[in-house]
Amino acid sequence: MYTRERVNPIFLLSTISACALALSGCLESQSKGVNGFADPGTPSTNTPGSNAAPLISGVPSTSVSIGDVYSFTPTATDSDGDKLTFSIDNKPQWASFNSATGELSGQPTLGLEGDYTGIGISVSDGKASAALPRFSITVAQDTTPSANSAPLISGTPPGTATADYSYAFVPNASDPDGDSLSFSVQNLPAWASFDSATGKLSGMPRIDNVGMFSNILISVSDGQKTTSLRPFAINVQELGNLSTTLSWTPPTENEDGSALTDLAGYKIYWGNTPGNYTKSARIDNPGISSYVVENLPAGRLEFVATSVNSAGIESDYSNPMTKVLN
Ligand SMILES: [Ca+2]
Ligand SMILES: [Ca+2]
Repeated sequence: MYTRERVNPIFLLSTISACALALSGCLESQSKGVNGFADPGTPSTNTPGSNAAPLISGVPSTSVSIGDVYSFTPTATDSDGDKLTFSIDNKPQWASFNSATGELSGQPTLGLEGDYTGIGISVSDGKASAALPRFSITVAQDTTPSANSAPLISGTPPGTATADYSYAFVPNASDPDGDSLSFSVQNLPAWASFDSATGKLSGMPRIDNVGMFSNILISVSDGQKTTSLRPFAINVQELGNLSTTLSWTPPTENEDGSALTDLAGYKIYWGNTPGNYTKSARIDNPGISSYVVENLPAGRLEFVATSVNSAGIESDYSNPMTKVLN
């Protein structure tokens, strides 16, 4: 209050001088409230043949509890039928604003308790504007246990796995109250493991695991309420049904730089986890420079190759090559 009294005379002086310098703009600037918002209920003067200012009304709710949804949409009209756009001042950080409809909405999460003041919503027809009285929203702590919102979980687990290739699925989960979450699973396949902190189900089925693993149920709990994904199944197949062609330039030197005179063939290694090659194929023909790898699953695969000499000595891996099959 003390600071404001010291500042007031300076503000007044600058207003007077601005009016003196720009007389035509003086009336307009006086018809507006602070921060450029028009005073409520005083649309700008309408002379015959000129634009009529839009009208805005509505009474926003002034409180919301953590985890609950807040929504307010003002009513606005324009007697000329002009297209209207809305703007907001001092928008709460937890809310979003729709400039086409004027809707202010959001769901404050834990830690955002407090008073959000001076919220101004105005509407403009491009020439004139009108504003609601500024208002505040109090975000209250959520103290009633019955008001706890259940956690949310979503995601689409892949329905197929292939023997000797890794499988992984992580659900998306959140809690409107910001509660910490833990995950559980029912009917976990024998070849998979489950992370109760993240909900990740992962593993590598082997040929012995070929078959259908059904009714897998992943759930998330906030300690009070539990939400589950729809039960799903993973069909472990023996082989994939895709193929890809690899090609290369046959090597002419040994790793020490000497001439390679006894090349006997190649080996190709691959898998769907980078650096972890769970499958391989041997090519006993040094004259070949391309090869079709068959029975591959969909997804991202990494391949490397080696060359083999007549003594059975194998080179280091080539640089990896990544392919995405679908
Ligand atoms: Ca208008
Ligand atoms: Ca909750």
